[in-house]
Amino acid sequence: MATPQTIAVPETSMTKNPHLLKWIQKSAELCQPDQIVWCDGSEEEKARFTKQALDEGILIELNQEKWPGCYLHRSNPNDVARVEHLTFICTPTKEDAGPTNNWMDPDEAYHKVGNLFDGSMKGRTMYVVPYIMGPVGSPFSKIGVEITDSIYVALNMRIMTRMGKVALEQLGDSDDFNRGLHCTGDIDPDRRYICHFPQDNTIWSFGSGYGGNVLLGKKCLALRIGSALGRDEGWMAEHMLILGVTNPEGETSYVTAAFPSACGKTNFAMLIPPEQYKGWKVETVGDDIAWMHVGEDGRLYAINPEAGYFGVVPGTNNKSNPNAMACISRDTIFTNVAMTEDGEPWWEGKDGPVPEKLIDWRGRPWTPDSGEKAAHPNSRFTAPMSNNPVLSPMANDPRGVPVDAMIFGGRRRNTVPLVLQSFNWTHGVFLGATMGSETTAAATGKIGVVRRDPMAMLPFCGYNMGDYLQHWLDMQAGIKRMPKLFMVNWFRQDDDGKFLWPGFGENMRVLEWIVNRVHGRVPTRETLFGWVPRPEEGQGLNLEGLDISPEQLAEVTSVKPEEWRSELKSQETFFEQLGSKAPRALTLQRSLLLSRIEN
Ligand code: OXD
Ligand code: MN
Repeated sequence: MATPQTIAVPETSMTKNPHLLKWIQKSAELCQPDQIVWCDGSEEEKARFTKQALDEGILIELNQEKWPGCYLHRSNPNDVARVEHLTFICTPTKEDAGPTNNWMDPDEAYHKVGNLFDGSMKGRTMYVVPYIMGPVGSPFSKIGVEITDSIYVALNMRIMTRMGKVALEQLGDSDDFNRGLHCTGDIDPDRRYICHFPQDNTIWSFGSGYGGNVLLGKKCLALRIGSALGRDEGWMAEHMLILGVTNPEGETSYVTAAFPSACGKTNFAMLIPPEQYKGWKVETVGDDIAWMHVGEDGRLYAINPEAGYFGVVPGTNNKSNPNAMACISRDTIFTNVAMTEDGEPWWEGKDGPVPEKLIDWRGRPWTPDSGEKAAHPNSRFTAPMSNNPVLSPMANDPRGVPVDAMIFGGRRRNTVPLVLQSFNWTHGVFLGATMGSETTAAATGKIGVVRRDPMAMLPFCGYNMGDYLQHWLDMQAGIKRMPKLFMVNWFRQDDDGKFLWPGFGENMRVLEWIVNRVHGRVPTRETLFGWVPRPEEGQGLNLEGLDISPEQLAEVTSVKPEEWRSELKSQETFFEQLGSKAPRALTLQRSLLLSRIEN
């Protein structure tokens, strides 16, 4: 590396934290920016950054009359999704990272990626972005500081986290903060690395500008580093939405749900109950991540570490998710959507007719005959959660919400019924651990193949997957009132490939069944693999006003031993992959279930 040139870190009245100042100094000497800017999170700063991003062409102003405070960003076409093959867990041993993660020796990673960071911000500005993951003042929140050369990152972090002065105040003089270093570099996929160092509470991200790789509070801190912290400190960092569902009697139950990327998680978190559900309310605590701790009363409590939503845009419309439409109607950064001649954002699946002419996500003229999507399938919105008309009043509560039920959901054409309740915690952990889903566009790679995605954490678990599953099992000992565990599948199809369940708002019926099961209020049918709703009218699932035939309902709630036999058989590879770390309680579950079909 070149001899570091001393760089003066500008004074700030916001902090004198010696650990932070020292690390900023060190990072500046490595990256050699022209200037360093502390982010304070103020409105004035937002206006200034926005103007600068517009002047530099990093943001494009959308129609301010119709979309106030909304802007468009176009990323490099080679940089439009998370890059799992370039994401590394850099633990002292390969076994600590486990067989489902890419591993790099920490010294090697610091050296290799350090060489890329060396002088990488010459001629650029280094933004120092302090942020809180979790409600202000919560004992469960964590502080991170992201150093970045991207004003787009600074503007997004302001939406996604509690950012600026407030974070430095909460940090005080403590050394306990996540150190995140990001440089956009030259967006060359051959010089792109997303490295996590759990033992140092550090993240290094180089060569990308895409949210999932560079908004370091989200997948990197809240999940990968968070899961490792959770193991060490006795809590759980999960890829789960959190919602509150209130019945007409005013009883609120809290549910968390894990879905792999792009499986309708945001829609479920903001669900609008159908007409028949007068007096019911679903409110969002979080749409993507849950941090869960055992409270003093022995219940499990969840906080949403984020303050905004980074959601998939295509398919969002006033039918699929009117609340998301309200969220993104103002103060939103759109990434990689198309634009109309009138400066409105546009995407496949938006309400209304397809425009005759558009500028596509790459900035090229587009017509319906272009033969390509106008918006990128993984185009995103970054919107503040305060825009959400159904934001739970508990979303900012430092104590979090008590969890009554947890759901695991995948995208499966067959095998998995609409909803299935586990027999107990271990069985539920087994169902979550062996969850499979057909892949989507949220990550690069092949689309539509089933991959095992334990707890929807495959790309996000920051340590050995076997140890992670054992941690799930171990949590039981400390919880006095166990949340009930469920599996759902909105995507089951008939033999002709037609979806059997209408999904969207109608998923309320499943949610009601889940809540009723939690409170022991509805009968059920026991199958070899768990409890499912009885398909007969009046036997638990509310079918009033639902356009579904008895045959369809029977099919969508069916559990077919022959399908489960292949499912259980195909899980063998997964457990083999975990080797000696595969928790015995889970491999025994599998053998037990298999033996019940085979005998
Ligand atoms: C996300 C994802 O962006 O899971 O939330 O990929
Ligand atoms: Mn996610």
